[in-house]
Amino acid sequence: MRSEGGLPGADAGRLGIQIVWHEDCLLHQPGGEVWLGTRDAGTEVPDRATTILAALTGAGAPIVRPRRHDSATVLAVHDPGLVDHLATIWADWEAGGYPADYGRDRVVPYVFPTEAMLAGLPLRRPAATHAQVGMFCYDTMTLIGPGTWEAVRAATDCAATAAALITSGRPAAYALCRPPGHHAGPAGYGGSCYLNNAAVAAQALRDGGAARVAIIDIDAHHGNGTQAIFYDRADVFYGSVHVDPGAGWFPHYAGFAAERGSGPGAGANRNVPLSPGTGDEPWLAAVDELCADAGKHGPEAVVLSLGVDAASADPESPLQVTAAAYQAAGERIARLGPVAAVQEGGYDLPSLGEYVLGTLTGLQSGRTAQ
Ligand code: SP5
Ligand code: ZN
Repeated sequence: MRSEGGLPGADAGRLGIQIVWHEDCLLHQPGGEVWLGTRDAGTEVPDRATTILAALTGAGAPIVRPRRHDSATVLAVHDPGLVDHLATIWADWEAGGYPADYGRDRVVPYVFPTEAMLAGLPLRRPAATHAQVGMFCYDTMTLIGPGTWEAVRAATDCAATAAALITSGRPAAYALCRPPGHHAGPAGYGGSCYLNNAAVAAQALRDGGAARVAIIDIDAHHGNGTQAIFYDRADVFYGSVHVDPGAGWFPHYAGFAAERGSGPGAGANRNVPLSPGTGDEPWLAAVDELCADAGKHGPEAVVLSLGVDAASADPESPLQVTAAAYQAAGERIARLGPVAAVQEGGYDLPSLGEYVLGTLTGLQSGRTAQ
């Protein structure tokens, strides 16, 4: 049975949403993360993407390749300095002998030009490659290796392509982006993110003719990068539900309820922080709040920052949300308008596929139920 206005191929039990995927997203091998001075194995691993892909393919979803976009697509939301740094730092690192001569097999910053260091002095570009990294990278957990840039670019291509599918009239599309993006801001990266895939999708939707776009971010962490990119804009609403940074959780410095946007963007930013341990009911109530607020802005298209790390078993977050609740969230978000979903976090490999599939199933049924 295909209901009227439904997705092509939205037969019972089959996922008809197009999955935009490029295998270059596997080339990013961060090799762990430096946390509190020690390098751990890390959880943002290539297997995340292959696990999700297997679950979606198993549900019959069609896989499409992204179209290659030129750098203007990312420069529309990021400073050229950041993009140039990411594109060139690995080659500079190798040329500088850091892997071969010093045993430093990944790019990691060690000094940061915060106000604590500059104390009012102007920011200069430091001579040493290993000092330049801290101008752009704001933490020690977001390592760069030989394949990182190719993966980052492939991920932004996937996001832009999913947006183009929405622009061309599809009710939903999903970009299987890796690395994730919502912690990457206008001129800086961190939190396992390098360029902001969701922001690229939102801007592409605007450029494709949507007068207003709403981004709904259900990753367990606040998307400080996405918030920063659109903070003073009225045309792109950003709403996020996440574990309370005030309770001690990453990104620590952003994601508070008082952050509501500035200038023309005043009122177009909404954060709903939740206590560690929060489960389905209050989490879904927060999603409803975001949807209600986003709806008031009259979005013509929606970007879903789909992190599934609010899952009960996830090692990176203390939220306790089930796959059924993610499915319900998908249904509610689909009622806002056509949705370009973009993969963010989610680190529990055994349950990852079920959560993403559940959410996309919800997006599909929410749309067909209209
Ligand atoms: C995209 C995304 O979900 N980024 C999340 C980045 C948050 N990383 C915080 C890492 C803190 C150190 N991890 C230690 C895990 C111990 N279970
Ligand atoms: Zn997250």
